[in-house]
Amino acid sequence: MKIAFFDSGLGGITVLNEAMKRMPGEDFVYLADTAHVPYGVRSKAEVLTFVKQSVDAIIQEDIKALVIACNTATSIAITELRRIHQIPIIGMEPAVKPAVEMNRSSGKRVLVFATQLTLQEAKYRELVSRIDDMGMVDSVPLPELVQFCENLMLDGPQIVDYFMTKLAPFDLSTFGTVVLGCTHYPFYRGILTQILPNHIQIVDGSKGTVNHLMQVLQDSDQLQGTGNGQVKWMCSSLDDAYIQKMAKALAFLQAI
Ligand code: DGN
Repeated sequence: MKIAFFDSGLGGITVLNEAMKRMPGEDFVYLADTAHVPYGVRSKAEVLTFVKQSVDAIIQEDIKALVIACNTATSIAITELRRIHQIPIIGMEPAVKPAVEMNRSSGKRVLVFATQLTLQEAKYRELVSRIDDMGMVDSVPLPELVQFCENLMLDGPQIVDYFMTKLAPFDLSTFGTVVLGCTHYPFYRGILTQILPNHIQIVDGSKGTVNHLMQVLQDSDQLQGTGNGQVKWMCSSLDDAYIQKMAKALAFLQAI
């Protein structure tokens, strides 16, 4: 049986890549909802419908767990998906908790990058109000970055200028950590490391999600590893060129 990953587009490949490194003996299936990407600028009702349709499709595969490798889809649909389906469903959460803990003693601030939809959802607001008792967390949506990523524009001057503009309002000397709260954003970890001052650490949710996935599989005695790291690529718009794009995006991550 395979482990399934789902995202609106290429973003979830950053989480798939982490899972492949940690579980080389598993096989995977990855579905991108290419007919509807990007999600971050859509209405909540639209995203819920698209995610439910996509999960109905991927559940037809022989799978033992499903990772909703999209922060936006997780915030909106995970409760409903768990109500409908019996298999284990693991979601994403912006890594605000470890980021706040890392900075508690120094008093430095935390800057969260995510989609507009993730940042405005109750799930995110509740997470921050539960954890950020000292008012250390700021956030900024980066909607265009998903589009850049979908076009495989993963570096270059235009991307650097984009980050410079978005970061201009912040005094970066006061920040200790940047949280990548959208699964598309870790494609830009390398470029961000060059742009941000050295003292700023960059964290994302993929390690935490894969830890959780492995624990769930282990608890149900399904972490047996009888595969060999194969990935079956699927997309909702049945687009062969996009299948190649997904493989390219994985190769980019494997090379860094
Ligand atoms: N990758 C998705 C996330 O983690 O929120 C969002 C991408 C999108 O469709 N906007």
